[in-house]
Formats: sequence, C-alpha cells, structure tokens
Amino acid sequence: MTQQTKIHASLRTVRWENNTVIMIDQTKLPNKLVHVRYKNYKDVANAIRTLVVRGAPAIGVAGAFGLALAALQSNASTKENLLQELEKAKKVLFETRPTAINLAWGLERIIKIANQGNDVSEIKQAVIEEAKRMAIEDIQTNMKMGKHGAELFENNDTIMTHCNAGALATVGYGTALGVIRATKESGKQIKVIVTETRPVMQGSRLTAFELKHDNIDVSLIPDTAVGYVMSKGLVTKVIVGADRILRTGHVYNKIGTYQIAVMAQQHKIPFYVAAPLSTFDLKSNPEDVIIEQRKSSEVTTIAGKKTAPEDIGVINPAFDMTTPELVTGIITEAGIAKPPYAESIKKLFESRL
Ligand code: RUB
Repeated sequence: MTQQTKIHASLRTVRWENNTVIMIDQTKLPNKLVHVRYKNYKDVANAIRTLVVRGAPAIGVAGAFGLALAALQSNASTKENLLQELEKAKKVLFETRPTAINLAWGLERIIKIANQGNDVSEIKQAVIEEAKRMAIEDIQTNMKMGKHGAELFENNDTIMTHCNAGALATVGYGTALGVIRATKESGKQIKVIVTETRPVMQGSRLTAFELKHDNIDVSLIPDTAVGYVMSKGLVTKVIVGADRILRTGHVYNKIGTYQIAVMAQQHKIPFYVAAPLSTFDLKSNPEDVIIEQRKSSEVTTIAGKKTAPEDIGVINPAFDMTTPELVTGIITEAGIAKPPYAESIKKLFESRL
C-alpha cells in the first residue's frame, strides 16, 4: 500500500464490518476524526439527514448499506414479506435528502438485487454483498475519473473548488478532489483554492482538512472572495462535484456553484465538473428536480452562536443549478463529456452498454 493509498483508506467515509455500518462523523470534522457505528437502518437514515455522512456518492452507498441493515434485521419468513419491509426502509432512507440522485440510484440497485433472490436467506446475503460491491466500485470509479480528469490540468495550475467533492463525499479518493489528487500524483505542481462554503462549511471543515491531510497546497477563501481572486488572475481552472446532472448537461451542486460558474465565464476560466455516471439523471427536466431547503439555524448561527436577529426570515437552499453553457467539460469514469452535452452524455452512456 502506498502512502497515498493509506491516507485514502483512513478517510473511508462508510464501510461494512461485522454486520455493522461504520461511518466517519463528518459533523465533528475537522476538530475530531470520530467513527460511529450503526446496526439499525433508521439510524443510517438519521445520519444521512443530519450530514454525519454527506456528498452524493457517499450517501448513495450509505443508503445501500442502510437497506442491507434493514434486510439483516428483518424477521420476515417469506420473500414477499422481506421485499415489503425493504420497500418501507427504502422510503425512509430516500426521504432523507431529495437532490442527490445517487441516493435513489443506490437504493434502487439494492431493491433490484433483492427482487432477484429466491428466498429470505439468499436475499439477505445478496444485498449485503451488493452494497459492499458498490463501496468498492465507488473508489475504483473515482480513480478512473481522476485519470481522465488529470489530463485537463497543467503544471502550475491553481484550481478553485467549492464544497467537498473529495474522499469525504464518496467512499474514498473523491470526484473533483480525486482529479486533483490524480493530477498531483502524475507529477504536476498544483495549488488549490477552496471556498468556505457557507452555511455548513464543507469547504473549510472538510476540503481544507482533506487536502492538508494529503499535503496538497491549499488556501481557504471566504465565499465572497471568488470574484476578487478570479479578477486578480489567481485561479486558472475550476473543478466541482455534482449531486445530479441532467441529460442536457444541467448540473446541480452545492449552493454557490452557479455563481462561481458565472464568475468563471466572466474571467474566461475553464469550469469543470467531475461526477460518476451514477450522478446522472437522464429522465428528469429542470422543473422536476427538488432543491433541498435546510433549516434556518444553519444561516442564523455560526458554531452555535446567534449571528442574526430573532425571527428573521431565511432562505436556505442547499443546491443550485448551473446551466450547460457555463460548463467546459464533465469528467466521468467513462471519459469526458464536452458541449453539446445532449450528444456527448448520450455517447458516454452508450459506450457503457
Ligand atoms: C455535497 C455537495 C458536493 C457533492 C459532490 O453537498 O454538494 O459538492 O455532493 O458530489 P452536501 P461528488 O454536503 O450537502 O451533501 O462527490 O459526486 O462530486
């Protein structure tokens, strides 16, 4: 195991061990690296809801492990009863966070496997194995994405990223940060600028922590300094992750992504998105996508301290939509999609058939 691989392994967000789901509690980072253990799928649902585990691919796999726990806990004696219980658990897990499509993808994949089983014990075994397989595939996918993406970055690039699309948003290695890691591993010198990403601070708490952990040169900026650093020529490329990408190339990602993309276009800075094929939603149109609204206290407090008047009205969407004309390229494990996206995304999926 190389030093890099060891580090990625230590930041493994979610894993299965002795019929238990183990997660890093991301709400405690960067101050404490704490692991939590769950034996009940309802606790996994709560962990997804409260951002103990977050990031699109990570919640897809966490949802799958949640269903594996639901199967394991079940006292059902027939296949039909077990499938009914799994459907009920799927609904509870699905309702935790609406925007990242990977959650639905992970849950559906497990339900499909469950339906193929012949009896209760076969189904239980099969869903556990499938969830474990999904976790392994996630890391492999990110490494492939990293290889493709690294070709787009040059020696001495300063790369801006937003939120956390790293090992902590996936099972390991990361999407956007996976590309950054692969670029560094290919021998290129790079620097990273990360936004704090108010209100939950995934940039300062998680991305800054992760990159420092890997000895990658990282500077933190307030979200409000994006225009300043771009106008000063301090950024050569942008890369972000995604929670959902439509067949038209519309990208849903952490709130603030859209304004960074607009600003990048203004300053002629390439704006890339890195996401696995499990982040694509080829069926929906923009009007179908639910943008998660989170609680007002995320905005009216900082570290538990009130920073706004009592009873102030708050708008707190967790995600926004970046339109395709702002996106220079979308990096996936199957290759890089370039505009026009309707054609290039279709081709990527066809190449997998
Ligand atoms: C996470 C977020 C991340 C994407 C990255 O939001 O927006 O940038 O999930 O996903 P939250 P990916 O912290 O609210 O879950 O790893 O696919 O790029």
